[in-house]
Amino acid sequence: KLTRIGLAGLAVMGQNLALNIAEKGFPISVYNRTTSKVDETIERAKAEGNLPVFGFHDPESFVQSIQKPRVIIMLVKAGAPVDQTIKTLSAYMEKGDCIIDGGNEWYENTERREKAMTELGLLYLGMGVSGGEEGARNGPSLMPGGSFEAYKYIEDIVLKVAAQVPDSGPCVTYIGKGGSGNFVKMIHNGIEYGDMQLIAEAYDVLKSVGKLSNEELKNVFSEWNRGELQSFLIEITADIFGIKDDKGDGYLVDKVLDKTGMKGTGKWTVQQAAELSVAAPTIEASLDSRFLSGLKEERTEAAKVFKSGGFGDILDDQVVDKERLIDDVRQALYASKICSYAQGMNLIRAKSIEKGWDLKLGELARIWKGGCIIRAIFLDRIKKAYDRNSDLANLLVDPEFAKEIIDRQSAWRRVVCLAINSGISTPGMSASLAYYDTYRRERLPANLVQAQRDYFGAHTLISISHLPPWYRLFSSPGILRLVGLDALSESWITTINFN
Ligand code: NBP
Repeated sequence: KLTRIGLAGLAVMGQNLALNIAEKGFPISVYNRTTSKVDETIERAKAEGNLPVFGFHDPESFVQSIQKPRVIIMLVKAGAPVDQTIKTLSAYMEKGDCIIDGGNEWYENTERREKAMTELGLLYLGMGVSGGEEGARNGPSLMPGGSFEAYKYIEDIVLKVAAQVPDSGPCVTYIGKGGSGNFVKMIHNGIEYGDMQLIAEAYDVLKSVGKLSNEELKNVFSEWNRGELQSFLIEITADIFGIKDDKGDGYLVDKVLDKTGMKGTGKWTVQQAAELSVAAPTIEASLDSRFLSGLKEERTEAAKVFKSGGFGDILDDQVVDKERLIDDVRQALYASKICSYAQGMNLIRAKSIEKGWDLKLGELARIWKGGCIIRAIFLDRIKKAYDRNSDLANLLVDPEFAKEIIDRQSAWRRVVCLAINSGISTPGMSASLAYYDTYRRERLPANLVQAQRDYFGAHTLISISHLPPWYRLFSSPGILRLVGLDALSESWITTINFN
């Protein structure tokens, strides 16, 4: 008897997703380059309730065990392993069959492969899978993009396999064409970097300035998880503060080396922000913080240099009211988070316009509500903001978010000032605040930067879309400088771009 679907690549993600699919009632064939993982998966399938998982040690019998049109999900390491796996499997596949890459792949690789597959008559999807091991096993957030026909063929499966959220449904939707599924997953990871950094800064201010103990931190984060900050990351953070070290001599969190690893999707997000000319300072600050955290040895040396210069780690002369500080930090964290999501959403929208993907931002917020690492009650508000206005220029100007930010900005400013005065860096919160303070101002000092550019530059082209038509007559290179200088004195002309 043939199976409904196949899955190749049985490391952490593949093994768990295969068991999840089988548990939802879809018989599944599995394959892995190293065959011991196939046997391991079959053992697990037996142990977890005789799930309908069928293992194969060679790619040909694996492919042939699946009903036509065949659909195979790959969960192998991104990059060359994906190309190699496609080569191995496609040799036995037929026209109309479909391959789905469930890895964290660079979206352009997916577009290249989709094109190549189309030439062979095969369909292709790039499907972001979020939620780690636990999500894969019990219900991830799924972001499939590429062939719509292929999506329709697996829709019944993904609707059941994805995380189910009461009121908002399964955490999956057809994202859009091409590499949009991978792109959206990548930005999701960038947003995740922002969330984790902001939480770490809240912890730093409370611990280093407020002198909260791990026990107090656990209580504060547990309390926060009952309000507007309710989310998976706040919940696990509360748990982390309660975990004692194995040896029983303190807390685990204090023993963990302050050096953050990364796999690359955050860096891609920041590179894309630059490519798209979209400001994403909070996400960038999170990435920079990971880079700086990696310089542990250098930081240890630098700490000695600055201590000997009369500075301690922390300037200890701050008098703080603990209760007020806790409440201020909660508000600062929430307001900073709004800015971080605004940046992520704007990145997605900019790419969607560039590629003609027609992505639905509110729908993305909906499918992130369950299964994935950034799942949070807050995503409901984002969905509602885009439901109110799908063309919203920036989440910050949605009336509800605008009000929330205004209500919190005093607390937010107090926290950032306190951190700066204490010598504690809060790069994410500070970047968010600067983003807000820049975005909300009608007039910026950019006029001076532009004047400087005009002064020293041989700028020969002027974009005059906002100028009266007669100005256009003067847009020959010789007269441009005059127009530029004239423009400097005209405060209503703010969009002059020299190349
Ligand atoms: P890994 O990213 O660690 O990849 C291991 C798998 O890739 C194994 O099945 C391995 O086969 C296979 N593989 C490699 Br490596 N080179 C291969 C090749 N040349 N040909 C065929 N197979 C090859 O697995 P993972 O952590 O389960 O992640 C899978 C994907 O999901 C990745 O893209 C990852 O970024 C993404 N993802 C992971 C997580 C997570 O929490 N881990 C979360 C979300 C997304 P072998 O057994 O024969 O070596």
